[in-house]
Amino acid sequence: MRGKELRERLWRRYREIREPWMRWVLRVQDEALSALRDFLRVEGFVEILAPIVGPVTDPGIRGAKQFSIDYYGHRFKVMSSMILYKQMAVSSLDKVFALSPNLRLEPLEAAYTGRHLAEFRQLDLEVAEASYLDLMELGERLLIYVLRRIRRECGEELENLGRELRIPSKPFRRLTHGEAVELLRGEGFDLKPGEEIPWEAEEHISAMFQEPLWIMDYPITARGFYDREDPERPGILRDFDLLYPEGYGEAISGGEREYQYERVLARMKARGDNPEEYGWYLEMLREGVKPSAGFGIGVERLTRYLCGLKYIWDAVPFPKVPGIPSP
Ligand code: ASN
Repeated sequence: MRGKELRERLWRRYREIREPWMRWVLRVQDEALSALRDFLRVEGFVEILAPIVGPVTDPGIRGAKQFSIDYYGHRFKVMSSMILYKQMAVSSLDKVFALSPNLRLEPLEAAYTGRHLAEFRQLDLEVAEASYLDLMELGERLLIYVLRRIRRECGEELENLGRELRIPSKPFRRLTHGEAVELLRGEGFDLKPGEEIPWEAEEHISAMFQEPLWIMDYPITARGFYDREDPERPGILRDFDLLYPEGYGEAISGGEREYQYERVLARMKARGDNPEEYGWYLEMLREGVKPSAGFGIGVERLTRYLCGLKYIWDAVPFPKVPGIPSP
């Protein structure tokens, strides 16, 4: 579905939202949100409120642009992710999460990947003194918990949607970024070692597996300044993405954080970010924050996967598709 037809549908959402399939999807989404919260509370996490605007936001958003607004005469940003704020909160509460609304001006082509929205929510979490391997283990348990809960509580909805959900077993398969690039090259993709894995390739590798797949250890050139460079392996980040199987693509993205002032400054400069814009953040690091690791899991993408939907705009009640103005 493209252009005019999609626009028509988005403007007539008030009709669609009353259809049975949309009710099934929203019911699954509601259960998934409860499951995420229940799981994290038992794990000792504290839910915090996410910021929506601020003087800076996450610059590491894979080719998307940030939204700027006029905030009492200051140029503010709408959160593309609350990553910088998670580092602030985790020094107080040790394990935090937030259901965070994010806006990203994705390129126009992103409208038709089936998995990009310009406005989405991620459940963003952060853990003090944790390693990225700890967080991968947590991510596996979290996803399995949600899948089990949806199978148990939403059997009727899944059946109506024609969706059969497999429960994966732990540990999930792990590939380094280098291994994933090699594998994709063998599949005919022209990928370079230091680059982010493009959307089509991500979809392809996700479709090669029947269970979720980790891609870890991204090259420093592919990610934002906040993913921690491995002190033992210069140029390699201690970070990860989790891909859903069956071609659904990215589920989770996260890693360990750079938390030392000098390191972050060097990383900003290397990436071409202007340190002057990050005043409060750099001051905070200079005064000291706890080392931490964390990740975000996109709520609409999770819903899409749980329900087996072709398009992400059917996994959210009021979708904002890149480049297509709609209510
Ligand atoms: N939520 C991600 C993380 O925790 C950041 C992002 O969305 N870019 O690393």
